[in-house]
Amino acid sequence: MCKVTSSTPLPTQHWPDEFAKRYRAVGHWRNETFGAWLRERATAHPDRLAVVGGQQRWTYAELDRRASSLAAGFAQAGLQRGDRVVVHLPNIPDFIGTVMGLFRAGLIPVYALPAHRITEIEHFAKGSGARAYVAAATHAGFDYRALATELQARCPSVEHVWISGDAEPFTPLDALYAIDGSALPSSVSQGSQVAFLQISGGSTGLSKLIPRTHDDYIYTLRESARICGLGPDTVFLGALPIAHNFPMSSPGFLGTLYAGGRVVLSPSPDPESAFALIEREHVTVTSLVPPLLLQWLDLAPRSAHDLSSLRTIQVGGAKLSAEIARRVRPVLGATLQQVFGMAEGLVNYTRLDDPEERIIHTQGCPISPDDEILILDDAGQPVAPGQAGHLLTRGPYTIRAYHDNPSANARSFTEDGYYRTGDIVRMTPEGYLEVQGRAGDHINRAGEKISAEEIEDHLLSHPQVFDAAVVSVPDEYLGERSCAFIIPKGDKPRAADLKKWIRGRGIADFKVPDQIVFVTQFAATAALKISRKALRAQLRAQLLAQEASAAGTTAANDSTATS
Ligand code: OOB
Repeated sequence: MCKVTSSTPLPTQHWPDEFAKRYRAVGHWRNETFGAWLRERATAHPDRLAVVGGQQRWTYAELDRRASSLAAGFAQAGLQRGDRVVVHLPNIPDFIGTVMGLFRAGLIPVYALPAHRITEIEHFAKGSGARAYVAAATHAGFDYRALATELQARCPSVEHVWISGDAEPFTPLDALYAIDGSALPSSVSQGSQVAFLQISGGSTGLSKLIPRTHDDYIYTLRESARICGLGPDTVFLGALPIAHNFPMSSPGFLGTLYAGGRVVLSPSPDPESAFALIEREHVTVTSLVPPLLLQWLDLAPRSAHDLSSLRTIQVGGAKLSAEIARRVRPVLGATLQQVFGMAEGLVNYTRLDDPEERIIHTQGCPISPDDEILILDDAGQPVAPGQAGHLLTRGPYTIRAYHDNPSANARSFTEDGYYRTGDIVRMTPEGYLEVQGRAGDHINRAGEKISAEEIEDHLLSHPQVFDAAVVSVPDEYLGERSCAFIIPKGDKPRAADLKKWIRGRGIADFKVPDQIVFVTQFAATAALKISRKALRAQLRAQLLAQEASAAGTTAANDSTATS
């Protein structure tokens, strides 16, 4: 059952005074707000196209009007400034209309990915104390109205549901667009207030909520747009789910609108849908994860579509191999830009005019001269220049705390406010970062982050599972895939049944283990001293050795079945 709203604190984000003062003094933070800048753009160029998706083509004036209508509608329904609203929409114009409407009303969107299911949505609703849920009727074969019904049953604090499309039995979002919101102010917020809650990649346990302020996020939009050369002639294609921080703000759809460009939304990231839109809308820039780039590189030479408008292909979310990076310019005729970022803040870009080898081999350098970077060894001491170590960071757009989560805050932040990213990096003499991997136990499956612990917890609640350890395995296509080692209890379940069961727990499909290996014991746990982390490392090493030997017969740890 959900906590009631009143017991869930209003999200805040604070930097110590001396930092905040400096970030303001140097002009990083300008007390701009989302509601206000949208109105400024709509006043400056009302008739310019802002958003294209499906059959819809909205000008800046239209987007601004729709934002005001929704803001008025949300307020009429009884939502109050600071209330949280879970936004669970795919790449459709209503996504942008909704978040701009929420910003205008001073409401706080909580961004869920279309792949999330009831378990994750309930967690976001509970953790944020959400009072409303906005979703599409259906998308990619899934009915979000059924999820909404379940959510309200589990979480009575979610009083309101608005649905884009065929809304029965809920209220259609379209009904709110009919409301006259023209009397509303363009913004009711201050720059230092939290604008929204983003979700973490979830390196341990369930995703954490990330409060980002207008000041800090708009700073990244302004600088990202500049670094990536965006302007009024930019046509950005949202191919990845735009609820994710990368296509949202690096520079993403928000950076594009901030710069006065046009956003084109693709309902699916597959190259067939995207290529048709690139040709029709003369797309100039888009953001991809490495496996998607591979698909694009594969199809482009055989495609009849004209892709010559593309100037920049951004790739991030997971490590891009140099061999693939090298193919971008010859095959797609565009400049590659590597993007290494995190929803908690820090974003690095290779610059468009960097030497080709630097673009191919590094993941870029930070946005801000005030991004502070530490690279530490296991003992917490700075590594020698050029050596790999743990990346810690603080700066004008990296959070100092998660929302309402003291234990995660104690783990993830140092006393002097550095965020422990969990990434292992090295720095080149030019100050660019090369990502070597992760220190923690999460699986980066094609840019989707999966917490080993979260999936183990699901597996452990199965009646025929005695113990479970989930590890990442290198995968040629996905970058990493997930493998669950299971010690069965009583009769061994079938791997396929176990996968079906875990899917039935109402979690995103990408979290279902790709591979299941049954074992009779975890040799190392016999000592009873080994940490889960060491166990996972050991099982992973065994699996890799086993795969390398390619014999597949003498499995370490008497593996009896894999799938
Ligand atoms: C982006 O954000 P998240 O929060 O989903 O994931 C962050 C983590 C990083 O800590 C790192 O482990 C990994 O994703 N990552 C990369 C990477 N970009 C992100 N690992 C290697 N190479 C890269 N280029 O994924 C995100 C947020 C904003 C912009 C771009 C990506």
